[in-house]
This record gives sequence, structure tokens and C-alpha cells, in this order.
Amino acid sequence: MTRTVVCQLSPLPDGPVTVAGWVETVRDQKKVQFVILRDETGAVQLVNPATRDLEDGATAEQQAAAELTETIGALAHGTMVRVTGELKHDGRVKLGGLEVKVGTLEVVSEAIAETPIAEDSSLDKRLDWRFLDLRRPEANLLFRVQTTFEHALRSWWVERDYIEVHTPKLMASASESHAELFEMEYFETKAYLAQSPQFFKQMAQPAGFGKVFEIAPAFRADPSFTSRHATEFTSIDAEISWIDSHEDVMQMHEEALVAAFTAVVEKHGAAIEAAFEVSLSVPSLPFPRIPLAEARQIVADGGYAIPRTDGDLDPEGERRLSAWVKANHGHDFVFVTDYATGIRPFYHMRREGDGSITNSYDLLYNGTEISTGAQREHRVDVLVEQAREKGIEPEELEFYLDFFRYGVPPHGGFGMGLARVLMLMLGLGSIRETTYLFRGPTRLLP
Ligand code: AMO
Repeated sequence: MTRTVVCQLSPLPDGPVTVAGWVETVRDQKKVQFVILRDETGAVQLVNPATRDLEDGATAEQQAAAELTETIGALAHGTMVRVTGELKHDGRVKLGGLEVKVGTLEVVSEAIAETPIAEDSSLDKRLDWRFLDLRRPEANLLFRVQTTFEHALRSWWVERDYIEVHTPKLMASASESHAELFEMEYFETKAYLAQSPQFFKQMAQPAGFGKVFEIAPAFRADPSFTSRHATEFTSIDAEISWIDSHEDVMQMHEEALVAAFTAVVEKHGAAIEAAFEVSLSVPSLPFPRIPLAEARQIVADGGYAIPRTDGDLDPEGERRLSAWVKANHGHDFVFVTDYATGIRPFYHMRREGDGSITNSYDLLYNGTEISTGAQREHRVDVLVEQAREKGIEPEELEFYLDFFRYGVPPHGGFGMGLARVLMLMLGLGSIRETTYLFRGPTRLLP
């Protein structure tokens, strides 16, 4: 009999069904046994009237029933089973108002009885046993939300004629900075893992692609143990031609996010509320925009002195600014714009008439940076000058500078960390929870 997944049982009439999944709990009572079976879509109660203590001369049928009772009584949590039985709708059953009366039960793959992660296990322990941790329905939901979010972004771009690119992750030079760079042997030479698709998504502009996006891994040799840094993360990037300023990038960015949030709220809003106690809403357009200098003033007026000396917001400053935006604009997002030249990479375009600020922004969501975007400097002589100023030898970047020597449209784009968005969307404490398999300074397994 073909397998029915649990979420599709409800509309079926009472009658024979086959379900398969893992054993979540067994309640072995004297007269009746209950098993909660979970699969990738939900959980269902199995019921079996217990047959025990057979008299001599029991029928074959009675013996089979006693064997089934024994098998069910011995089921370990996590064991994979396939069950054929009778579906019965019954409003008294708390779990979904239905149950399956077991006919046959096949133990497909046995689990070791002692689970290595108890319910209250630490995050680190759960990550050691991530495949078991991911069996939690909240984790399952989280990655369904991720799928919907990514799919909606991708669809939004595809519908608008963007080209999807796959830039190489093995590089001959740094893509962001020499800090946080993974270096590796590469035959007779050295290679570096891409910190961002930055240079090669920009290459699509002189290549005449117009508008591109990429969803792919990025690597940073960042030794920190914060809740928002990983050494490998999924970066969502877009880059578009013929912009007038970073404002065009922000407009595309916020519209794409609204499309993605709309899809997530429609498909998972109720489930997110039930599992994470977060009432997710679609952000309104436009997102507030606040220049960095003003943002710093807002934070200072709130009584917090940012300890950083470089003029950037620190995490506490970001939280306070977001709280202010929420209170004054009722918005969970804010574009902080006009970053000072000193704290932006050489490829950011500087403001015409004021070289001290860049045409750039950070996007904060619920108190944390999720994205950086900018208009890029496309005039090669200016670009060379800005690289030198940042202590980068132009010779090292010849391949990149060539992109700007044969005609290139004005352009800009952004990079956004997928796991950060999910962490902030679902109110979780760390990107370790929202990354399928987290990679950090002390974690390469599993
Ligand atoms: P930036 O370095 O700010 O910008 O990175 C963009 C976004 O990527 C995410 N991110 C990270 N997520 C997890 N762990 C990390 N170690 C990590 N580092 C970054 C963040 C961040 O906002 N090339 C530019 C983007 C651009 O201008 O297009 C860049 O990489 O969410």
C-alpha cells in the first residue's frame, strides 16, 4: 500500500492506510498501547489493543497479536517504522482528531534506546547530534520557512529578468579584506576561499548581464564566537546596472524582502506563531532610512555612548537604534545610510561633493545588521586611488580593475546573510540554530 504522509491523513475517509516515520513516544498501558509516530509533515497517534499472557492453545491470530504487542512495547524512541492499519477520525483524540489502529508494524531501522540528546540538552550538544536535533518539529518548520523565503526571493528576481550566477568560491585574491581570509594550498600556488561574491557579481555588469543574483556560501576566517558569526554562511547577493545611486539598490532590496516576507507569512504565519510565539507581519514600504550620523545621535540621545572609535554602530547601538525605529516608525527594518568612507571598503562609491561619506547602507532587522549594500565606484582611476588609500596595491587587483576598463555601467548591489535573517525573523538566539550545519572556529563536525 502506498505511504500517506501524516499531514494528508485528515481529509481521507476512515479505512486502511500506510504511514511511515519515527517513534516519538510509546505509552504502553496494560490494556492498550499508544505510539506517537512522526514524519516530515507531522505526528499521528497509533493505537493497539494489547494482547498479553496468552493461554496454552492460543490461535495463530492471538499469537500474532501478542507478538505485535511485544514489538510495540520494545520500540525505542527514534526507531523508523512502517505501519499499515485502519484510519479512524475521532474528535476525542487530542492530536489532530484521528488515530491509526495498527494492523501490521514493520521495524525498518532500529534506534539505540538512549538518545544522546535529552530534551534540555545544550545547543553545543544538540549540534553534535544535529540530525537528531533537526527531528524537532520547530527545526523542520524553520527550514521550510527558509525554503519559502529563498524561493520567493529567487522568484521575485527571476520574474524581473535577473540572471542567476554561480561565482567561484576558490579565488586568487581576497574579496573583502585580508582579515578573515581562509588561505589554502592550490597546486603550486595559494588560493583563498571567497569571503563574498563581490568582485564576480560586479563582473556581470561589464559583461552586460544587467541584473544578477546569487545564493551561495561565503567564508570568513572569523575567530569570534558571537551569536551572529559563522566561518561559512549562505550569502544572498544581488547586483544591478544603471542605477542612479544606492537608493535604487535599497528600493530593489526592500521590495524583494516584502515579496519574501509575504510568501513566508502566507504559508507559515500560523505555524510560526504556534511554534515560536512570533506574530510575523509583512513589513510596509518604504523601510525607514536614517543616515549614520543621525543614527548615532539617536543612540547618544538615548543615553548610550558607543564604545567604538571608528564611527560605526556596535551591536548594542544597533539594538537601540532598532528599538527607537520601532517606537517612532513602527518598523522592524531600518536602512542606515551614508556610511563614513573610513569604515567602508574601497569599492564603495563616495558621495559627489563630499568624499567623507559613501553611497552605501546597512540594513538592520529587529536590532541586528542583516545586510550591506552600496553603489560601486565604476570609474577605474578613482577606484585605483581608493584602493591605494586603503593600503591595497592595485597590481594585486588587476583582474578586477580590468572589469572597469572596457566600458561598465554604473551599478550597485547588496549582500545579505540568510541565517541572520531567519534568526531575527523567528526570534531565535543564534545563527547556530538557523544554519543547517553550523561552521565556527571550533566546529567542523558533523
Ligand atoms: P558584509 O561583509 O557586510 O558585506 O556581509 C554582508 C552580510 O553577510 C552576512 N555576514 C555573515 N553572516 C554570518 N557570519 C559571518 N561571519 C558573516 N559575515 C557577513 C551579514 C552581513 O550583513 N560584499 C559586501 C556586500 C555588498 O556590498 O554587496 C559584503 O560582503 O548578514
